[in-house]
Amino acid sequence: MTRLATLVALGAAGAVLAGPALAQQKAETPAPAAPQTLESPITNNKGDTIGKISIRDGANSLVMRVAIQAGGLTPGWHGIHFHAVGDCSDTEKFEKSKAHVNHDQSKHGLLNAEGPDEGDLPNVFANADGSVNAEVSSETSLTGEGGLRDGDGSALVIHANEDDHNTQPIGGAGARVACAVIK
Ligand SMILES: [Cu+2]
Ligand SMILES: [Zn+2]
Repeated sequence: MTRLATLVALGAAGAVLAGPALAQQKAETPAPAAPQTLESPITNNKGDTIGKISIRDGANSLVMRVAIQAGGLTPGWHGIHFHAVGDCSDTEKFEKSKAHVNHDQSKHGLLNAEGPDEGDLPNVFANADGSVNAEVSSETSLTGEGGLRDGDGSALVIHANEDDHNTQPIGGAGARVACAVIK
């Protein structure tokens, strides 16, 4: 074999080796799916924006941050829930957001033996200045069957009082004081 022929043969062998090695590496580390983050403004009963929600959707649960500026809420605990319709346009009462997301007639309440419904979430705490920085999780998904981004969307509703996580239909959380559309 001439020297040139040897080099060509080595080159070919190298290419054959590199092919499967690259393919294997690709299979082991697929490009990560772009994390889906949904952001939406939170509106109060006057129609003013007081903060925002940011939701990241995972394979088995979602994680939501609730950020509200000073003066946004009354200090103390507030019940928050996913309501069934993504409509916060009736700012005085937010009744267009309807009841809690609930596809299987579960009882309301994270601590209820026959609950929770799919809209139930832990309470958030507003500081003395009315601001909130909270992160909560839910097994309700953002997309897919029964997800929050269904045909009519959903809403995050914040209530005047805390949710006791047990009594029907909303844990005694009282009036709807803020709302964010999830679509
Ligand atoms: Cu609610
Ligand atoms: Zn509920």
